[in-house]
Amino acid sequence: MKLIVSYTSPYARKCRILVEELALTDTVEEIEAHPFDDGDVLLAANPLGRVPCLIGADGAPMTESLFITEVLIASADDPWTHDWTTRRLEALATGLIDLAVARRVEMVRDKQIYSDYWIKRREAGIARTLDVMESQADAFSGERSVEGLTAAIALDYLDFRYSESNWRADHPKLTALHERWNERESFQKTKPPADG
Ligand SMILES: N[C@@H](CCC(=O)N[C@@H](CS)C(=O)NCC(=O)O)C(=O)O
Repeated sequence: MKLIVSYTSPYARKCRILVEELALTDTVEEIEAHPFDDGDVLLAANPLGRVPCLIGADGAPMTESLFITEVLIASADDPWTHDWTTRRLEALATGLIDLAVARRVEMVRDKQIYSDYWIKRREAGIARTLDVMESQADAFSGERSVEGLTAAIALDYLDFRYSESNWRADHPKLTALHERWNERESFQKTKPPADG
């Protein structure tokens, strides 16, 4: 299989970490493609023009990190749990990534079309979601946990693109969760480039 990624995408990062953690590095080849370059390889596989995109062994392209996660887990000899509870929490943490990415997209718009309303709305959603995740942090704490991994990537993405959120201040359990994942080699190897 081939996994098309960019090195700044938190969605792609989740899939890259799973490839490593699920011991799929011999099965999945990583290909870098920056989505905004609209390169032939990405667009031939994914008309949405987004990363990540997984191309299966039969050549079938698959989009959406949540779906690719399922495929990667199903391909592993020693899969992680991916039951309804896991997916519910994974979806919430993915929503946090969505809000942080949407805020970032708004922040880099031309000043003439920049919307303070949308930025504030994203920031309010991020704040609320962090509080809910803090209150449920124990449920995210498993070591081989897609929901924990997704939460840790969301938090790391806040450090990368929204460091002024100062999310650690009121979220000690999420801080501890992030620290645990941050110690892993797979997490360190996939840090977004500082100039990305
Ligand atoms: N829901 C998608 C989101 C993927 C996504 O938005 N990726 C971004 C990079 S972080 C992208 O490729 N953006 C290019 C674009 O929107 O044109 C997923 O979970 O895979």
